[in-house]
Amino acid sequence: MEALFDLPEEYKELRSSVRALAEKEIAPHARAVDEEHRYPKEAATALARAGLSAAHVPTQYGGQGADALGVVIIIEEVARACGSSSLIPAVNKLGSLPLILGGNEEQKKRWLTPLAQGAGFSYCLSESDAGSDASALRTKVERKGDSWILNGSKKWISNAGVSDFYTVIAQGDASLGSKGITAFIVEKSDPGVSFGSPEKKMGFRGSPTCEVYFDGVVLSDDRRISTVGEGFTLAMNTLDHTRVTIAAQALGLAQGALDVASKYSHERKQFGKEIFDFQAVQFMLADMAMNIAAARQLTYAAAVKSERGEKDLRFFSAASKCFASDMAMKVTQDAIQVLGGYGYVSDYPVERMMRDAKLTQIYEGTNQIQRIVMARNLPN
Ligand code: COS
Repeated sequence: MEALFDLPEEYKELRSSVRALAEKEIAPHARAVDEEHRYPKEAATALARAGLSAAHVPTQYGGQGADALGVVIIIEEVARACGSSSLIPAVNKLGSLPLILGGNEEQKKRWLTPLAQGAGFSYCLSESDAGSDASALRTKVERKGDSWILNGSKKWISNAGVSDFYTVIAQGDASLGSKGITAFIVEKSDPGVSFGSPEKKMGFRGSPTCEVYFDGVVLSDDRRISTVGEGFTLAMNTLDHTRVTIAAQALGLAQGALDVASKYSHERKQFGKEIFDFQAVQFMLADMAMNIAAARQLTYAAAVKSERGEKDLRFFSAASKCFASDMAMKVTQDAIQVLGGYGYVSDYPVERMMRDAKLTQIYEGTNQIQRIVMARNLPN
């Protein structure tokens, strides 16, 4: 019987080519990247060479023009091998989507072209006192003649210091609240930009997360990518699309953990037989596979809604991110349980996958925020 929601051939081919690349060029370094807290340069090189580090960039700027479902499949397959490496395509999409949604042609040409060639693009919204309450941000931008002056700092910025370009969401008039906020592109080399030391994280240790400081950074008006006062809407609209990529990442981590646990259950013998022969283990593996399949359907549906710009995207992107990340947390924990003592040590990748999965419940909006977004946008 044909699967009802079978993927078109081009996506199946994309999956198998990314899986082959991830298994050959990314997975062998995943453990070292985690243990040494180092940027996955092998993955960065391999992904850039294959046009996968920012495959979402439209073809007219030299990108692959991958649609939202294609990007989801790329991120899922890279995350199955290495969570930190999957942040390369995910962060590049997050950082550059405000430009794609809000920028003019000249701006797109200027920053998307190098992105397609391997440059990095980060997204700067969160601050030390503005996480879930994103519109409380205090990084300040002031108009001065034809230019803008940026002062303040951003916190928990993925791939900070590595990325060449940064979308920065800044407040121009605090009395207007979210209506005073505007979005800009800042370059790493701009005078007045500096970075804090990488955070010491539980997971995703290969991806640097740093504070970014702006000290009197002078930006010409061609760095502004939103209408003045519409930066918050642009930032939120961006997240509606990119939360689906976090769902994809969670999906990949969970699939990677299930694959390890399933294989192990046939290799490990106790009481004279494979542990797979015990129903207790079968039930765990079956539940893991069932929940992954459900998360995959929701994530792919959300990706298609993102691509088509459907009006229930806001609900579905929050739902996919929330469901897939909660699922990944449970699945990776259960994978450790199947492996027992071996699962708890770093000889196998499942403990790393569990540490990585935890962040997917937190970033791009905590799962509590996702539930707020869902409740405010219940389908009717
Ligand atoms: N798309 C477009 N516009 C949006 C939007 C979206 N998804 N969500 C909100 N807006 C607009 C609203 O329409 C409103 O504009 P109007 O006043 O013209 O109606 C404005 O933005 C303010 O919206 P709201 O009052 O709903 O904002 P809140 O302060 O209540 O915050 C939440 C809304 C909590 C949903 C938002 O702050 C959020 O998503 N927080 C989490 C941020 C996050 O994900 N951080 C992770 C860091 S990025 S890695």
